Amino acid sequence: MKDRESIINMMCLCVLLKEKQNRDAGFELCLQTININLEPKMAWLRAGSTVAKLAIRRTLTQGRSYASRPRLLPSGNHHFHTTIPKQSGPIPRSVPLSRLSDNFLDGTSSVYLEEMQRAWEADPTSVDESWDNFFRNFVGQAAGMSPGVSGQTIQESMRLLLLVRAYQVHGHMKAKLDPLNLEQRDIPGDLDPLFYGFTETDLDREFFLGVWKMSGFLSENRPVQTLRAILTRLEQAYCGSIGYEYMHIANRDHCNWLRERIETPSPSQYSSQRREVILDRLIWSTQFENFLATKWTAAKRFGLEGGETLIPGMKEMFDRSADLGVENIVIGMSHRGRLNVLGNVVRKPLRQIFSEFSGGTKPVDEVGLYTGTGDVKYHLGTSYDRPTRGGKHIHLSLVANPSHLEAVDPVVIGKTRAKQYYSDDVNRTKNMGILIHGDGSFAGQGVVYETLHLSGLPNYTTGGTIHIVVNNQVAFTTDPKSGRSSQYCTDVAKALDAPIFHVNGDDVEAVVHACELAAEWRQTFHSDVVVDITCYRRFGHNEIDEPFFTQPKMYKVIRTHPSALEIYQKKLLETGQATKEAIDRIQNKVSTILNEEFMASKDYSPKKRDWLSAYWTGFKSPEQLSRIRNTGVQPEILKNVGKAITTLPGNFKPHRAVKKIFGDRLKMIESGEGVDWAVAEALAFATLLVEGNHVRLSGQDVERGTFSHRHSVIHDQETGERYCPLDHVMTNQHPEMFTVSNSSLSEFGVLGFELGYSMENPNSLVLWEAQFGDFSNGAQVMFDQFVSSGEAKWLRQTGLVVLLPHGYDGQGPEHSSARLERFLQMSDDNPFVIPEMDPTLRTQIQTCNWQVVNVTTPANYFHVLRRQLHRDFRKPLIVMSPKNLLRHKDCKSNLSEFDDAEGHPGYDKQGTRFKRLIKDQNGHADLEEGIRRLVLCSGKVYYELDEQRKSSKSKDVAICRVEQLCPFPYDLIQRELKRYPNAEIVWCQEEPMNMGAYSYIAPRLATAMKVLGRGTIDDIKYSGRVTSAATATGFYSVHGSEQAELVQKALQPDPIPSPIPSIA
Ligand SMILES: Cc1ncc(C[n+]2csc(CCOP(=O)(O)OP(=O)(O)O)c2C)c(N)n1
Ligand SMILES: [Mg+2]
Repeated sequence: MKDRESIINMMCLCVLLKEKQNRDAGFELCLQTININLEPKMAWLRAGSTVAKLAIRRTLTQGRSYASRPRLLPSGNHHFHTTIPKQSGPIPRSVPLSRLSDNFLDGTSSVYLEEMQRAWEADPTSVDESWDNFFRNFVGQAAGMSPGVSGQTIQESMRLLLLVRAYQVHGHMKAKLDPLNLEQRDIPGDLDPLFYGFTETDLDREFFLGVWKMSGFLSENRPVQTLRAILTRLEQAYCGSIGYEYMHIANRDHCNWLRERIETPSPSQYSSQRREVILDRLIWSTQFENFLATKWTAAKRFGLEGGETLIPGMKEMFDRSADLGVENIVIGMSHRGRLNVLGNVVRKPLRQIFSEFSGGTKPVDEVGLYTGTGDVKYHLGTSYDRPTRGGKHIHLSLVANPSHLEAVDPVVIGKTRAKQYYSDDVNRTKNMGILIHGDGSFAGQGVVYETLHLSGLPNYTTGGTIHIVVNNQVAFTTDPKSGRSSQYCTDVAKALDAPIFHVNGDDVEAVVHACELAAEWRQTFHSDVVVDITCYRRFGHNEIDEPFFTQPKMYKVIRTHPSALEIYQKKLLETGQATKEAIDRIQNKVSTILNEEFMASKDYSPKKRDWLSAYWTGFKSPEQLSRIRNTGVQPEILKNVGKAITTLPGNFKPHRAVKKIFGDRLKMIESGEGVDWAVAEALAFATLLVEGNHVRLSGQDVERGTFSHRHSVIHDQETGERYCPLDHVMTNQHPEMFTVSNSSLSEFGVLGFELGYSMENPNSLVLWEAQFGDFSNGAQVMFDQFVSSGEAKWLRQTGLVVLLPHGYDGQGPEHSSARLERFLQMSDDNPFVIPEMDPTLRTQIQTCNWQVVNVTTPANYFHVLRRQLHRDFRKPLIVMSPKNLLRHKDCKSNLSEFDDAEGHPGYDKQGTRFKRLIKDQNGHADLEEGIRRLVLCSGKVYYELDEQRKSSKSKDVAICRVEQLCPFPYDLIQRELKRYPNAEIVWCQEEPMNMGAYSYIAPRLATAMKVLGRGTIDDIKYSGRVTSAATATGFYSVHGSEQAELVQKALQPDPIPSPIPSIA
C-alpha cells in the first residue's frame, strides 16, 4: 500500500510539472490540491462529515477570499496556490516532494478551507466560482442532500481525478482500434482503478468530480456520479472504437472543446435517417471495388477493400464542412482508394472512370487538343461540384499526383492558399485542403513534416488541413514495426497542436463521427487535425500481389474477416435498426447504376478538356499557336512605379546602409542609368502588379535576399516596424497582391507549396528562390515529377519561376552550382531537329516543357519575368540567377532597355522583349569575316571573358551570350554562325565538363552548324573545367587558377583542339 502511495505521489508531481508546462491553469489547481494529502499516515478529511465541518468552522476567520489575502496563510502552505491567470492569486509553483507532508486538517489547509467556507456561506459570490461549486456540490450536498458523497475523502477525490486524467491521456491505448485484433499493446497501468486504491466496494459510491473551468468529466456542472458510472463512461468515451489523442495540446480551451464532445453524458447515437445515409454510402464504397474487381480482374487499381469506411467518412466530413461554410475542397491523395474517392466522393462520372479503365478515352481524332503523354488512371486529377447532404454544393478538386508518396501534400496546400487569396477568404473558412495519407508514407516521408510545418506560418497557413490516414497497418510488404519508431504512424502530427482521432475502420459510425468532429475542429480552430482510420488491406499491395508471402498470419485473419459493410448490416439487423428489405433495396439500386454506367462507358467520349479551370479560360494548349507579345513598359509607368519602389515613408528609419541603397535606387530611376539586378526585379514585379497581376515570391530569406541585395522588406531600426515598398505601388493595393515571404527552411515543401499556388490562377507571377541553387536538389522530386513533366502527364500548366543562385566564385562545392545540367537534361526539345522558328510565333517555346535561362543583364531579367505573364500559355521558368552580378559594375542596364519607346535599345520591329541570345556588343556588322573565333557562353563567365578580351585587346574574337538555353535558340545561333563564317566555334563554361550546359548545348549547336555546313560536334571546341565528381573545388586558390585558365583558353590565340579525340 505504501509503495503504491509513493508511486502516486511521484505521479502527481510529474503530472503537476507537466501540467505547468501546458499552462493548464484549472487542472493545475486541481493537481496541486491533490498533493496535499499524499502522506499515508495523514488524517483524512471526510468532507461531508460533522467532524470535518466542525473542524473547519472552528478555525474559520472572517470571510475574504484566499486570493485577496494570501499572507494570512502560514508560509509553508504552498499547496493552495493557484495558477488562475485572471485572478490575483500568486504565480503557480510546483511543490517539492519533501514538502508534501501537509495534513489537510493540520491547521493550515483546514484553516484555509474553513475560512473559505465561511466566506461562501456568508456570500457565495465572494469566493471564486470554483469554490462556490465545490461547496455547493460537495459540502452542501454532503450535509444532507446527497448522503452518497459523504464518504468521499479528498484523497479519493484527487485519485479519481487522476484516473479521469489517465483516461484522457492514455485511454486511446486501450481503445479497440484494430479490426483484426492482432495488435498487441500494453495497457498503461494508470488506467486501472486499483492503481488508485479503488476496489469493488467503491463502485457504487458516489463521487463528485468537478474542477474549475474544465469540460466533460471534469466540468464543475457534472452531478455526482457513482464510480461505476464514471468508469463506464470513461471506457465508452475513450476506449471504444475511437482513441482520442489531444492532451498534448497546450491550449486549454481547445482541450475543453474536445472534452465536451468526447465526454458527453451518454454516447452519441445517429438517427435512423443518418444511419441509412451511412449505410448507403458504405454500400457504394464496397460495391464500387467489387464491381471493378469483377470487370477488370487483372487490373491494378490499388483498391480500398478493408478500408471502405473511408468513403462514408469523407462524405460526412465534406457535408459537415459545407454546413459550416466550406465551399471549396482541394484533395491530395495517393493510390490507395483513389478511384473510389474519384467516383464516390468527387463524383467523377462512373462511365468516365470505367471508360478510362478500358483504356478508351484518349481523344486521338480531336484536332488541336493536346493530350500530353498521359498518366496511369490512379494518378489523374479532376474537379467537380458535388451536392451535399445539407442541400449545398461544394467544389472538389483532386490534385493529380505522381507515384512519389506524399509529394502532393504541399502542392495541395499551396493551391488551397491561392484559392483563399482569389476568393478573398480572409478567415480561411471557405477553402480547405484535405490530405489522405497511407500509414507507411505518413510516418516515413519527410515532406509530411515539412508540410505540417507550413500550417501555422502567416504566409502559408490555410486555416487548417484535415489529414486522413488510411492506416491499413502495412506498407507494401513492410510491417509497422519495421516502418516507424513511433507508437502511431501519426505521431509526427503531435509536433503541431493537432488532435489525432484514431478510429477502428470496421466501425463505420465511429469513422463518420471522427470525420465529422475533424470538420468541426477545423472550422472552429482553423488548424490541422488528423483522423487515423485503422483498417486492413484485404488483398496484396495491388490486386495481383500476393500478401501471404510476407504477412501470412495477418492474411489468415483477413481471409475470414467480414467486411465493414457486412459488420454494419449485421449490427443494423440485429438491433432492428434496418430491415433486410431496406438493405437489399439499396444494394440493388447501387448495382443497377454501376451496370448502367458500365454500359454507357462503352461509347463514352470526353466532351471537353477538363484541364482548364475557370481562371484559365482562353489559355492555349501547346498545340494552339500563340503570338509573341512585347514586354517593354511605357516610360512614364516605369518612372512612376520606379519612384514608388525606391521611396520610403518620411518617418521611417531604415538601417544606414539600406537608406543609401534606396537613395541609389532612386537615382537609377531618376537618371535612367545604371539600373541593377534588384531594381530590375522590383520593376518587373511592380509593372506586373499595376497590370493587375498577383506577385508572390517565397523562399529562405528572400525578403532581404541571401546576398543582401533585394531588401524588399525593410526594418525600422528603432521600432522594428516593417515596410515593403512593393505593397505601395498602387493606391489601396490589396495587402497580399504583392507577397514576399521568408519561408521555413524547407525546399521540397515550400517549392511544392508555390507550385500548387501557381496552378490556381494564370494571372500571377509565383516565384520560389533557393538560398543557393545547390539546395534545390532537396526538392528534386518536385522538379522531376511535377515542374518538368506535370503538363505532359496531367495537362495542367504552371508559370512558376524558380530562381537558383548559380555561379563559380570560389565558395566551394556546395555554393557554386545549381546543377544546371539536370534541368537541361529534363528539357524535352529534340536535340537533332530544328523546330519551326517563326520569330513572331511561340511554337518552339509552347511545345517545350519549360524554359531554362541564365540571364546576364538586369533588363533581360526584367523581360524574362514579364514574359511569363505576357503570353497566352504558361510554362515553368528555371532561372540560374546571379550572385556576384548583383553588384557587378558592368551588370547594369539603362531604363531605356526596359521601355517600349521606339528607337530605344532593345526595341526592334516587334517592340522590346526578352533577348534569348545577346549578340556581341562590339557593333559587329551582319557579316564579319575577320573574326577568328566565336565564343558562346552563358551566365556570369561572359563578364570575365569580356574583361579578358579587353585586356588582351583581342579584336578578332566575338562573344555571344546564350541567355535562354532551353528551348535552344536555333534561329539566333544560326544568325551568329552566319555573321562569323570563318570563326572557330567555342563553348565556354565555368562548370566541369560533365556539368553545366555543355552536354545539352553540344548536340543542338551541332545540329544548327550542320545545316549551315559548319561542321559537326567534333568542331565544337570546349573551354571549361575538366570532368569532376564534385561540382567545384573547395580551395579558393585552385578555383582562381581554374577560372583564369578556362577564360584564357577561350581567348587563346592558337586554335583549340577538339575535346573529342579522333580515333586513329
Ligand atoms: C516516395 C515513394 N517511395 C516508395 C514508393 C513505392 N511504394 C508505393 S506504395 C508503397 C507502400 C505505401 O504504404 P502506405 O503509405 O502504408 O500506403 P498503402 O499502400 O498501404 O495504402 C511504396 C513503398 C512510392 N510510391 N513513393
Ligand atoms: Mg499502408
